[in-house]
Amino acid sequence: MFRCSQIIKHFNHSNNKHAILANLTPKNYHYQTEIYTNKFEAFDEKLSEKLKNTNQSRNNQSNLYRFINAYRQHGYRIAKLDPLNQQNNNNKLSELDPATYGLERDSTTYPIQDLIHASDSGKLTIDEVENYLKTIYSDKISIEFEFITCPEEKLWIEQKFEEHLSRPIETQTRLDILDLLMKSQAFDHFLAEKFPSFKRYSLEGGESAMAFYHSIFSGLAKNDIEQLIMGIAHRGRLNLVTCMLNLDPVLLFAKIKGRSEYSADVTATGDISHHFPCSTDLTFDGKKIHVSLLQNPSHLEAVDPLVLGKARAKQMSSKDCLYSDDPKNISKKIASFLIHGDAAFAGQGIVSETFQLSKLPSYSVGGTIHLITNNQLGFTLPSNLGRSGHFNSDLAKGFDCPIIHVNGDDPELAYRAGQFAVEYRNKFGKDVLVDMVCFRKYGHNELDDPSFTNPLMYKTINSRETVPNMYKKILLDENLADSGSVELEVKNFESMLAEALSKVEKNNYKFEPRNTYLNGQWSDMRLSSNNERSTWNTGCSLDLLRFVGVKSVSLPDDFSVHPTVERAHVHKRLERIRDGKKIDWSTAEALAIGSLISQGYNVRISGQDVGRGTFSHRHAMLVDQKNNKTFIPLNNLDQNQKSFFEICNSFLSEEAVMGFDYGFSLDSPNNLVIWEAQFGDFFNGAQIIIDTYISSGETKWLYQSGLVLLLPHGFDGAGPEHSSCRIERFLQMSSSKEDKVDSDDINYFIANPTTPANYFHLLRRQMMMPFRKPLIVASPKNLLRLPECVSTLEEMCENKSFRPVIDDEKIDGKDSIKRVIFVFGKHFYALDNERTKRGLKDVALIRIEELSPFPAHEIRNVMQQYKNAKEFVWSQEEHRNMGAWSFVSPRFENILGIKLKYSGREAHNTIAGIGELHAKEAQYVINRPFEKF
Ligand SMILES: Cc1ncc(C[n+]2csc(CCOP(=O)(O)OP(=O)(O)O)c2C)c(N)n1
Ligand SMILES: [Mg+2]
Repeated sequence: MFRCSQIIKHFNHSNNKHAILANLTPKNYHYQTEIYTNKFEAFDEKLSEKLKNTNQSRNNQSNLYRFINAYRQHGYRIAKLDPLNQQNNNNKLSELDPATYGLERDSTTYPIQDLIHASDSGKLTIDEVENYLKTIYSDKISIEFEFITCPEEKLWIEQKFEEHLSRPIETQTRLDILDLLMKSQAFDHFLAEKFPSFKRYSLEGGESAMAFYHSIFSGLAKNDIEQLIMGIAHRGRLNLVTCMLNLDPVLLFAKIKGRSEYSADVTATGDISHHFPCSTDLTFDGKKIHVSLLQNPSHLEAVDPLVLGKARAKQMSSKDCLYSDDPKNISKKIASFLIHGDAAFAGQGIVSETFQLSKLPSYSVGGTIHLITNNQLGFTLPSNLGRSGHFNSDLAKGFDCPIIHVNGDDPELAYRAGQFAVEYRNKFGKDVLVDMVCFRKYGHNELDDPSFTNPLMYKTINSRETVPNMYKKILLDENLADSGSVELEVKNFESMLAEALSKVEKNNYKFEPRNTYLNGQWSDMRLSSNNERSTWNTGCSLDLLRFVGVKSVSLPDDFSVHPTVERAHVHKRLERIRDGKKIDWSTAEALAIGSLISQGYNVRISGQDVGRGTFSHRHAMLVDQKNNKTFIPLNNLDQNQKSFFEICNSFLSEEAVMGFDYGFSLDSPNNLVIWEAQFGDFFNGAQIIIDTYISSGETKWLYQSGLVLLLPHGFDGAGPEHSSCRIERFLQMSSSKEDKVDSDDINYFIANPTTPANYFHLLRRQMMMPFRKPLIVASPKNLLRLPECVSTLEEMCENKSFRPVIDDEKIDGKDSIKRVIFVFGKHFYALDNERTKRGLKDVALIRIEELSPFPAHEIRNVMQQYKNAKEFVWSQEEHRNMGAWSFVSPRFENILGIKLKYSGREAHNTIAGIGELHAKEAQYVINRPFEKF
């Protein structure tokens, strides 16, 4: 094996001017099995001890225990959860009949110590035991947890749940809950009166959610959680942000009246008010918590994985949770919270994908709290027709996640459910779900008439009292509140809203939107310019390249590397680095990533099998053949390394994983986040994330993301679904102009680099620019090992940049060129070969390496040299209605005055799966551009 010292001078890190940005310990990345221990261990000795005693009591009273356990298992099925009383609950489940367990309803008393967790642990009759169990498990609140596998955890749950219900709620908390409920109601009434045609997706009927939020925010704050990242869809979102998260109602009212949420100098086109991001500091008992509500699109539940991704990025920067030095530290500082609709929870696949992320090493955030605001309808669909299980929450059962059901008519129970959820999440670092059954006072929005479709339900709803008024009555009856002060609070709140509205309505009022973007860790970034196209020096010193290159394949002495990997990967790379030439794709990638890490940026790559690489080319994470342990060479650049390469072999999901990684990328401009598709075709499983966030996020919310999508692309006979990353779809969604020269102000970059060096610069550019843009890369498959597809180290050195256009490097006299062929991607190599075979001297091949923004200047500069060229051909291997043709054709014509001729497959709807047909087409697209038009 080559040794580093034979090849390079040691690169001196202390000379590196770039700040060290993150502060992680390398051990987090070395051995996944060693670090990511996010499982409940019976480390709570008290619990294990308690379980022993409990088992003893259970054995002594086994029939009684079976009866008690039946309530814990089935009690929720007869609980009084529906405020509208529509359920056909069979109150006589045989499982809950004491006779089933051979128990008589007589005056015999039983010792109940350890069996139930009542404060009075004396002896009870069966009727008394039953009453107790009914109150806990079958009244207006219940819990499902019997599917949980860890006995200590189950014991903890039953104990805490039973204790929680007997714990009194402080008077001040009850008054706070009342205040929130009354405000929420007043807010809805205010909007209804002032903006009668505005769809507000009111919380009316589900106001107890406010009590739940209060318990989550205050409970987390009191448990020293510093930040909460959360997501919610439309229902009650405005109530939450205005009544609890300090959103200035002036912004909301100005927005409803059609004003922009941004200042005039910004080109963003904004979003509807129900999608605004919002963040604020809240304080409870002197403890502060920063709450960030993420921006969401209309696509229900799409925000879910983003919340987790952003929370994880924050955990990384604050060494929290799985990034902590203490493996038993289950998220002490950063928490996540998702609020779902009942129909969306049951229906949207991304919910299940998000749950699936919850315990995976590279995606876990140490437990998310979930709430379903279960108003028993999805638009017009009754919830029992929107699911195949018994409850809308059933999905969570498969994830070992306790489910608390609560009747939304009781805000205090909602509050208690929240308290329990916080305690559970803090104890076990696992997801927990609360299903709050409530109702929806109006139609899906307030302009809908719900009685068209659900007349009986709405008869009940229209004849009942509101939840805030019911709760007010309880506190008034208990003399805890007096109606005068409740009225006054509501009046004050309404006056505050009225004042905000009158400001917006004044003729001379100049609405000054808040600057909500590029703050905090983004403050060194700027918006991209709309009148320039910038080029960045993305090269590195030769010393750094060699250092990183060698380190990228340096393994511990006792590491047993697979012989093929050693020969084809390690030795080959060392040779390439030594010679400074024939740098292949994976080496260029390692150099880009390693150099960024050495400059203080963290890099995260996520996707299916990314450690090895789908095509066995990356080997960024190697496995010791003796013991299965993994090793990531780029996390061992230096003993004092502070930034790292997080390699995340994802589960088989595109949508949630891409959403997670996009969320991760939103947190800091100093993390390069890469999502790689197994094959480019599979990105469409994540189409919602691409449409609603990646391609449009900055334009809607001015939130930048430097997320990179690597989408292996290329027609190589692999069939209809392993050939194309459908670059045409990305191009269609690009904001590039058809009749103007593009600037940096583009929604995302789209590139198809053909040289390792260009790929190197492209990746590095993501971090070197003073703004962030998503980057879509049609990445290679067969170029990974194509002998001609290599670069020199020289091409990656300082003062070199990404080349959006690569001029023909093989021709001598440009004057002799008659035909210029433009090509995008790996098809270039096939054409180059063919031209050589044909011995043509009058044809130039020009590579367009990036299409969005369209490199008009660069093409013009190149074309000025081909004075005698008469024919201009666009050659692609894709079908005419695919690939880049319909994107490039008008731009060449309108901006450059070049009328292109088309060469490529004819329009079609799919890609050939028959080998012979593919071969014929492949031959055709190689020959055609050299023939007569
Ligand atoms: C992916 C998606 N499909 C359809 C819609 C249209 N839509 C908006 S709200 C809604 C019903 C949602 O019901 P639920 O999740 O129970 O929330 P609720 O409105 O009842 O609070 C539908 C179908 C949407 N916004 N997103
Ligand atoms: Mg609903």
